[in-house]
Amino acid sequence: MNNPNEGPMPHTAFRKHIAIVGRRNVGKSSLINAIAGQDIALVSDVPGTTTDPVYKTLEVKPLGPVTLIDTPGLDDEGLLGQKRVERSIRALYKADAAILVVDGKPGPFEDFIVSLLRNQSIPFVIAVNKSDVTEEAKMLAKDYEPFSVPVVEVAAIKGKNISELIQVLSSLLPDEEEKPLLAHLLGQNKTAVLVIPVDKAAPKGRLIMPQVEAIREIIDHGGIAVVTRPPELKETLGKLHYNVDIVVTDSQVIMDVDKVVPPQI
Ligand SMILES: Nc1nc2c(ncn2[C@@H]2O[C@H](COP(=O)(O)OP(=O)(O)OP(=O)(O)O)[C@@H](O)[C@H]2O)c(=O)[nH]1
Ligand SMILES: [Mg+2]
Repeated sequence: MNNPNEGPMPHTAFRKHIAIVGRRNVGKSSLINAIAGQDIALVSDVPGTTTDPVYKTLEVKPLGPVTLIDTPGLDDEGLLGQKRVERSIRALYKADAAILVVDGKPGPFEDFIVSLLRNQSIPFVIAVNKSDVTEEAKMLAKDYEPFSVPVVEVAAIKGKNISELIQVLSSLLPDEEEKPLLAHLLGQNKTAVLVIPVDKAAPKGRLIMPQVEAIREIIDHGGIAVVTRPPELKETLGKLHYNVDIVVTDSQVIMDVDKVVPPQI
């Protein structure tokens, strides 16, 4: 799938993931094929055709290399259906953005999917599909306005408005430039020690978001994140034989930490 003119695909962690979600039979797989410009997902008029999330990595201009995730309908029923729904929800954890595909009026399932996306802060666009046959596609688009996200009328099988949809997606995807915080400070050891004060101010049983994001960023860049509290910092550095590129901590303990960290780090 690599295009020799564009270099190798970035590592999976750096590729943008776009999940296509919605009820069964709304045209999610058809839309994947329309975006990809090729038949990569199975389409049929039988609801429940897609039974497992399908990941497909490809170049979509102007987005660049992306992984499209086709998902089973989130309104699937029965015991097996429930398992499929769970897999679709899990696939959402990987998504940087999503397309909610609809072909009818909003109902409880759309509310459910929107709340899933909102809870995970996943930006999304609503694609009102089958606008080639649905006379009231324009009316439907109005019905989705209260969700306060972009709405695009498309017809996956006709390729209608697909480039508009991709344009909207590109405006939703997080700007990678803003992301790296620590990664560029990782040197040849690719090792960072995070010193986290665990005191009364720390949330019970949890790390706070910036701490979690710092760990995630380090491991996404193939680095090693070592996490410790200020009292154990000296011992930690001793055990690592000072093969550490950076020590990161909170402003409240920076002075204590500075006393322990050797000058070469
Ligand atoms: N008229 C029309 N039919 C469409 C369009 N897009 C998809 N369909 C039809 O809708 C049916 C379902 O399409 P799929 O792409 O399999 O839908 P899906 O959402 O992936 O369905 P599941 O995998 O079962 O959840 C098929 O018969 C498609 O041909 C469209 O733009 N216009
Ligand atoms: Mg499908």
